[in-house]
Amino acid sequence: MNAQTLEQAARVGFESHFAHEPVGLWSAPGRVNLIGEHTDYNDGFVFPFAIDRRTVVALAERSDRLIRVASSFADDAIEISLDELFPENLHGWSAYPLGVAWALGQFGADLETVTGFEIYIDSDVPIGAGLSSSAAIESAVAVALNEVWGLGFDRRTLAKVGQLAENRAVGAPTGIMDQSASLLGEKDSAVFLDCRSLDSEVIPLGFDEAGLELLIIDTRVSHSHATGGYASRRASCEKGAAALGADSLRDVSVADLDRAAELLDDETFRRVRHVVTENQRVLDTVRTLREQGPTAIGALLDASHVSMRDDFEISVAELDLAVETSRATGAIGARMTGGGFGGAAIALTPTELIPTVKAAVIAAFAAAGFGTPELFVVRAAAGAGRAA
Ligand code: GAF
Repeated sequence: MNAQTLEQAARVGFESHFAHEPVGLWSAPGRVNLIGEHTDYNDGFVFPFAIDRRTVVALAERSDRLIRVASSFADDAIEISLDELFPENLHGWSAYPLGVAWALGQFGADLETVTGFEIYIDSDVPIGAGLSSSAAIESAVAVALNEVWGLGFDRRTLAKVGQLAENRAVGAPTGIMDQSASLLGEKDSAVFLDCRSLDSEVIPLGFDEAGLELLIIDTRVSHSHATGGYASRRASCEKGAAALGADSLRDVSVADLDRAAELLDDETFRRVRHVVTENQRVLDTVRTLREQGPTAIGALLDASHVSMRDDFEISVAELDLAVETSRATGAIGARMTGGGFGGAAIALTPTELIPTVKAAVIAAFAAAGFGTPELFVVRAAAGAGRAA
């Protein structure tokens, strides 16, 4: 959907739910991670970019303490008073926007004095594809409330607000990457983020000049980070860091891996090795991109996938097939992206080979008896902001 159509849909949705006009529209993008997976909560490095799929929030303030939220992806509108805005009262999809309102209070907004509001949310970020539809909602609501409540928080703080909402209101123990990409992204560039210091640098990708596109292969295998595997991987990383006497795996280097192999059980060692080598791959990707351009980063993407498949064990058969098939038919590098256990793979592909790769992946999925994947190209886009 183009930006104007989506904004118009959000405006119409708002007016049909609340019978008056919004005061403004704000939007935020989903993200794709080029490289640096499960490194964010280990104080490490990530290199994601904001994509040209967005979530739009239409908002108007109320004169009382009531909050009403509605959206295009649920029939129900939710009402809650600002006085009852606690994580334990928030459930389902509305925990994302309402969690942000609560989290702003945790960062110093005076929720005793602000007014309630009505919001309507519309989005063309695919849900469950590993493109962070959740961070898109959180970041759009964060920039909207930051403006209408006159809070003056900077984008780094808004990213932390979104993360806290996700951790406490949604219950997913995720890191800071997705909200940072959604808030700090810029057109045709990726965000190189140090998740310890939160220093970031926007780096041009140069895909157009190199004749490359980033193809998303959404396996449509659904995943959730509020349950199971994500939390257990995080726990293994913490266990590994503690056993090595480190505050976090950021403090463990590739040179320490021999000692780690002696001290740790095999599974914990492989989890640690993924994170430590992935941090190095992010640094290598940024350097290679700068020095040689994007045609030279393919091998690093491939190595990242192997590490997630074999050491971190977060890939699934559909993601492996997407990666193998795209590489065999023209992609110069491919890897699963996001938290894993489903979601999407990315394939960095010469523009003229996109139709070939798409057809090959669809055929391979059919031959394997897997559900039909969704394939589409994404471009690096601007981060969250006021839309109208
Ligand atoms: C999910 C999380 F939300 C991120 O914080 C990050 O950990 C990612 O999985 C894995 O790199 O998207």
